[in-house]
Amino acid sequence: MKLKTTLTVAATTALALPAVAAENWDMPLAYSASNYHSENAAGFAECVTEGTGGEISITTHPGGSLFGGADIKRAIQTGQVPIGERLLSAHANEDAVFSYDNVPFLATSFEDAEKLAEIARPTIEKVLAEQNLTLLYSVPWPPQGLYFKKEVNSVADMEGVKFRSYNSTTARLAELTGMLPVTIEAAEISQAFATGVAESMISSGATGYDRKVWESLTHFYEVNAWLPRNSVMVNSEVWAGVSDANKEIITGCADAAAAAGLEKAIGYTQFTMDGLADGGMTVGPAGDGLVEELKGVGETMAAEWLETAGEEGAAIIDAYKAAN
Ligand code: PCA
Repeated sequence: MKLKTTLTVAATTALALPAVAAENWDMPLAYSASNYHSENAAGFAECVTEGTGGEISITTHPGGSLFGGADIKRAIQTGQVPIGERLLSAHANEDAVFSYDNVPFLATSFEDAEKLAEIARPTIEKVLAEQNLTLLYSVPWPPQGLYFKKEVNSVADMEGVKFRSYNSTTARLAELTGMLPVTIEAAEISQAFATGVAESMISSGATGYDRKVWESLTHFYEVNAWLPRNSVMVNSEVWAGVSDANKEIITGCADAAAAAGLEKAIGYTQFTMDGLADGGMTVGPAGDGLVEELKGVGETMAAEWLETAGEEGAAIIDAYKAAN
């Protein structure tokens, strides 16, 4: 009787097992679950899980709950997780080319940002490949504007303000405008503003809205300085072990996520700026004088980026300008 039961269980298990052992991929995300990047990644995860018939099932972990933003890239590279999403420009210290999407006033609309990303993609893929990473898709943030807790009409008004930065470009912007940069993850900014650790930042309407910054800040100035991107990357060794059929499914899901994410970003732009205004903030374009001064600062930053990003950086900018 006992033997029979064991055999029956073994036979049932064998029948139920898929041809390939099912894998669960944990996917860390730095931004809150309600943010459109995270929602989009959840859609991508579902697409892969369904498309592969559960052979690869992806579980997203938003809000920095598994790894904080600063640690996600290394976690993927070293195989602590197979896949994850990261603001690649925060790793410009490893290779300046990673911040091609933060060159001030180079690509200031969604359309131009897509063109720039397409031109940069082969270079980014090459640099990532050297780091054991394979790029699946990237999605832009809305145009970057300036947040303050007072009216600001000139760079002089920014002097001494404590500024939350999210990468070296934003820290440099603070330095060049006389502000005091402090790096803080998006997941932590509500608290940083509430406690006065920071009193300003450059970001999208989306991030200010997600973090309800109207509880502490008063002004959002549209500057359209650049549109940085989040990139979803997979560990290259893990990727090499994926069957061709599943690679095709995942790539298809990635392409669909890139398109859906872009649409969400576009739709979220006005929605979140309206949300900031509803929260009580003054929302509108930066004044002409401030814009002029910021353009000057932007020129310095663009020149500095070109110096550090070398020939590869120059090739991206030249190809982008030629295409425009
Ligand atoms: N939000 C992210 C990066 C750019 C953006 O709009 C952040 O503030 O961390």
